[in-house]
Amino acid sequence: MRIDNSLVAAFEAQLAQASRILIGTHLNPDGDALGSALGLAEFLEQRGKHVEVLCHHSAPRNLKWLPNVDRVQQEPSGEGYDLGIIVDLDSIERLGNVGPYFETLPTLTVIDHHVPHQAPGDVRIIDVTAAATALILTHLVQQMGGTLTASMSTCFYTGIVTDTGSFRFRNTSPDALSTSAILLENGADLETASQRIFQSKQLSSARLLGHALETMKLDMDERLAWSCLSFRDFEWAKATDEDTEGFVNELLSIDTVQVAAILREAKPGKIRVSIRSRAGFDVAAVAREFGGGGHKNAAGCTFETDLTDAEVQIVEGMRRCLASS
Ligand SMILES: [Mn+2]
Repeated sequence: MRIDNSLVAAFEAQLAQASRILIGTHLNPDGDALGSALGLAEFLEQRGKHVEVLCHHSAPRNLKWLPNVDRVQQEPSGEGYDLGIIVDLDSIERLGNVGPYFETLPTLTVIDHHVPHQAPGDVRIIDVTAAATALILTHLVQQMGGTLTASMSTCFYTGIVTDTGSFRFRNTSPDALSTSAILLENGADLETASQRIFQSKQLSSARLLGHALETMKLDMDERLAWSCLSFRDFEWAKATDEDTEGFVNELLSIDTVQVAAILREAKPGKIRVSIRSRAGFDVAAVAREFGGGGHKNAAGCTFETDLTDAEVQIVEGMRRCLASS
């Protein structure tokens, strides 16, 4: 992949005019959001710029090890910024509380790989075929003659490994692999990234997952699987809703299962449901029936009722989904 030379030139021209820069990324930041923002910040500092990184939320537990993660702020430290750069962001609303700081800046650059819902940005470096924003940024740094330091390489590698699901998802392109190789050559810390992102489950989470698997229910020739976690289960495991991240994929990883759901009553009276499916089954349609939404193979909805009632409704919806596809 090569970024269009005219886009690189336009970005260079913006940088030439700027000395104080704000970088922003989306709320609930993932590895690509923070890796992209932090790696870019270091590159711009090589160019002698004053740079601050803004995000609505601070880094989640599994990304707190990222180089220079402490520089992520919830508001700017001063005034008089002349350029904003937002990364890995498909809509300006997802900046959350830091959005207003970008609206008043004289110029804005967007660097992203989502299908864009909105069109802000005086310079837009967008490639919807790129596996990660960090992949675009690695090419940008190379084309602009920057130095890929070890910390930048770790940040960008984290973005790529996160967004490709450890190089398992369909977006894992030859470019994602060859660029990752370059980042490793430049000192990316693969081992820490692997350990901290994919192998640092909390004990409370492991306990609750064990319970979810043990009490799992199956139907329709074991093609449908679901599990309910009550408020009492959360108390027993000393777990929070955040600890259930990825549980539903464990159910879907069973070879017969085509549609799976986890129902969580992390707080009494509020049931959050995550639904996942294999290729042919549209679970977003199921979620929409109950006021939720999402993608075809990954969706969710919320019930304000008791757990049993929510279970009856969602299982009925999933049965219909399986039967009609
Ligand atoms: Mn991304």
